[in-house]
Amino acid sequence: MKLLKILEFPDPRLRTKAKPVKEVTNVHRELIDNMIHTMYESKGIGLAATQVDFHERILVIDISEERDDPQVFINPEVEILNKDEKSGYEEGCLSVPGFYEEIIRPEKIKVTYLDRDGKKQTLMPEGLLAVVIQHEMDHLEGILMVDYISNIKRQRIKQKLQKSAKEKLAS
Ligand code: GNR
Ligand code: NI
Repeated sequence: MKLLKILEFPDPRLRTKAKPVKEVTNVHRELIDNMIHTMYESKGIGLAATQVDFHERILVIDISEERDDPQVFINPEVEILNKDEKSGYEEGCLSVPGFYEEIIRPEKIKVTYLDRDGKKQTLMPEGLLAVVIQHEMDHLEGILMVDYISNIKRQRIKQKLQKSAKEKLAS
């Protein structure tokens, strides 16, 4: 298994819109295994292919306490069931390390996707799973958590991350 490099804001590659997976192949399944491994190593609860610089529509998520229940979503489509029912959650992102912001999103969604065998599945997630699916779907569109906060806050986060990236290069 390979540990993949996670792109960090403001890397422009995070703004790429991912293309649908045409057919689920062994190449995809190998990437998925490496994404799950990378998610666990990074202590994340989700990871989108965009974050590892692969621009097809693939997500991996594990919200279990035991970290033994990886879920794979290929070509996910989200339907908002009630656009008036929203709730806030303190979100973090492996591509925006060290920053946490409350993001308000719809609570009730329905997700249709392909599993790792290419089989069509439907899910009506609740709570954290619904939050993470929407967070990961945003990555596939090139949208980041920081796009929901004020410009001034986003600029400040950008400066701090650029500074620490520079220090990391120099060290
Ligand atoms: O690890 C993660 N935690 C998290 C917490 C609240 C809402 C969303 C997330 S996803 C994040 C991993 C990540 O960056 N996925 O894109
Ligand atoms: Ni993220």
